[in-house]
Amino acid sequence: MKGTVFYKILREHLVEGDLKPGDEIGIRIDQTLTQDATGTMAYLQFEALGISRVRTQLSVSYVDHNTLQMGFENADDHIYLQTVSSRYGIYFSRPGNGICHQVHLERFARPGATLLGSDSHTPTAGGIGMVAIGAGGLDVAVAMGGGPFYFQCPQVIRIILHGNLRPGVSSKDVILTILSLLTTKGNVGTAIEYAGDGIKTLSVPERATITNMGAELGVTTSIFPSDEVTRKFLKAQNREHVWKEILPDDDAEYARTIEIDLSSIVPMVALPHSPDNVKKVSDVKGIPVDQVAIGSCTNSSYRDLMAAAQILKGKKIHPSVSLGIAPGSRQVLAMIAQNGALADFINAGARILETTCGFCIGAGFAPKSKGVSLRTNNRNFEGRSGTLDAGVYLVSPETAALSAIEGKLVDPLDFPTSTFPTIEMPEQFLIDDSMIIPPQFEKTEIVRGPNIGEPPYTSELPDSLQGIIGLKVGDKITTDHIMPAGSRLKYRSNIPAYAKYVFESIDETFSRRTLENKKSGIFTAIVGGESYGQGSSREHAAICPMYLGVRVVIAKSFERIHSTNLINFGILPLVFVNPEDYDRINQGEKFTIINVRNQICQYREYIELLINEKKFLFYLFATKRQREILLEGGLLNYTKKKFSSSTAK
Ligand code: MIC
Ligand code: SF4
Repeated sequence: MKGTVFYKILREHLVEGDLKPGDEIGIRIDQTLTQDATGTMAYLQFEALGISRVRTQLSVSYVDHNTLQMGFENADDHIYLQTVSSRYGIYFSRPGNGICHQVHLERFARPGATLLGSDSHTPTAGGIGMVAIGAGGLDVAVAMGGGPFYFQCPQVIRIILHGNLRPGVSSKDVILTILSLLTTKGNVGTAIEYAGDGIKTLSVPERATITNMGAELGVTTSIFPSDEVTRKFLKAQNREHVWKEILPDDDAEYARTIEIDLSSIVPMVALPHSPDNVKKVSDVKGIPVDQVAIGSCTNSSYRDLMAAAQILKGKKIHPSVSLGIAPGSRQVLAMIAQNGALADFINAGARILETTCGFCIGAGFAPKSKGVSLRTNNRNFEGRSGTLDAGVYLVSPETAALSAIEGKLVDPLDFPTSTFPTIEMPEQFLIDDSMIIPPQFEKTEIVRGPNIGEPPYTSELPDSLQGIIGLKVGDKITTDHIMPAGSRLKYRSNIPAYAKYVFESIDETFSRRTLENKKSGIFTAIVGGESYGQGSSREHAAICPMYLGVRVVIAKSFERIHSTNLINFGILPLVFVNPEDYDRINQGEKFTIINVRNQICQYREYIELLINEKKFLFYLFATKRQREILLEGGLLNYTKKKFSSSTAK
């Protein structure tokens, strides 16, 4: 993988291990970002580490998920985040300033640097040529404390883009095409690097749409080189001084190369309920649409909103459609307000939503029952929109805007090319950072309202584990299934309250049963299929089960961030040696792991479990460091010990 943009940046940040695909490496993190839904827990954990201020070059705390403020909880979170940021040296992006990934790209992202964010779409910043990785909040807390970030060194796949996109086709169609090729499964341990003459035709925000949805592929991250296009974008953001050129070497080595001709790409759509359920729009057009939503960290840039506004200008939306527009940042909103595009939206009949995640995470704008919602965001998991039986279709801003007018899913290629005037990137963006508050350090008193709980702890791993299989689920269980967002998001800072909703949409009795068992000293194991824990970085999908007494999750395969989160909270992620054993294990059966501590430290090839008195074998894919974390009962215990022994020296 020598000579790739990705490895060049990794090499400069490597603090532990060798750059060999598959090996665990530790890298220095230059920048961190958190958003409010994962941030409160990350900062509570950071506080528990007992460090006086962040040790990164830059850390930013954003508020973009929980802004509905139906009750005191969200506002309690905001003031806690604002004061804790100020106290520990973190910039605070106020509610209303925009979605973390969009604002970070505009104001902070830097080619050649590393960024760790407590959100799975952190790789959005790969569009500017930085190594940007999503992780659980606790990993981000450790990075803020100056600790390295450990992960499996990925192999690099190169995607060469040739030519130009046709009018009416945009970068969302590119990444949906890639999703149809690579799917959401089997891409763990991979990074994608984009190359080719075609990338010169894509602006930084268009590149960021592509790297953003790399998260749906399940790759570690995606990256574009830093070139003239990057320089122009940074110049227009008054940040040209942070630009540096980062190109791959001519003889750079890649694990595999895929070539895509941009001019052959057509409008695409991901049908319910998975981002890789991709079809050509032309194959499914005509579906009547109830709702259209344009925004989210995937498609809410100035370019995307201008593309939609030009289509809607002088038109009216169809009477059966409700159209919501959520600009990605205050910069975007201010610019479209100034140039009249906002008025075009309003005149067309759009509802102007806040500059937040909003509809993307089911925080408002839920569709009607059995409704069809066309959205420009990145995930369409069942129930995520807030309506369990609604169908969410993922499309480009162009397809969304045209369909809002027509009242049905339409194909932009059926319209004259004059429908899609070229959108020039501004020479100068409107810069106003007054909603980003710099830190004040010790002057600030941290405000903790009643919604702010305690960071949760677990005990060390006992010598033997005994309990029951509390739940058996199928393939592709997402973190939205494990820990619902939407109306439950407001409990993120309060683990006992949030834990009541674990697996709510699958089995309402799970939380109560599991907690009762814990009180009687019975641990719980969960059994799952392929890609368990797909989707977000939300560590609550590990913390809340841990709080209820879950100590083991068995699955056919795990997604990267979730399996790390499980280990970080002392839960064993075990993979079937024989996947057919899945059918031989039933909910309600008893399990025992004898000498579990020994089995973990001795690196036995398999971990042995007795289930209903029968022996089953599992892999534990965990490095030496991760095994120590498991023995300590989680990363917080482990890191506290490490930090206190290093300060004692
Ligand atoms: C998401 O898109 O699912 C989220 C909400 O942004 C999550 C983070 C969270 O659950 O707070 C993510 O992508 O990591
Ligand atoms: Fe927010 Fe949606 Fe992006 Fe997650 S995917 S950060 S919820 S806009």
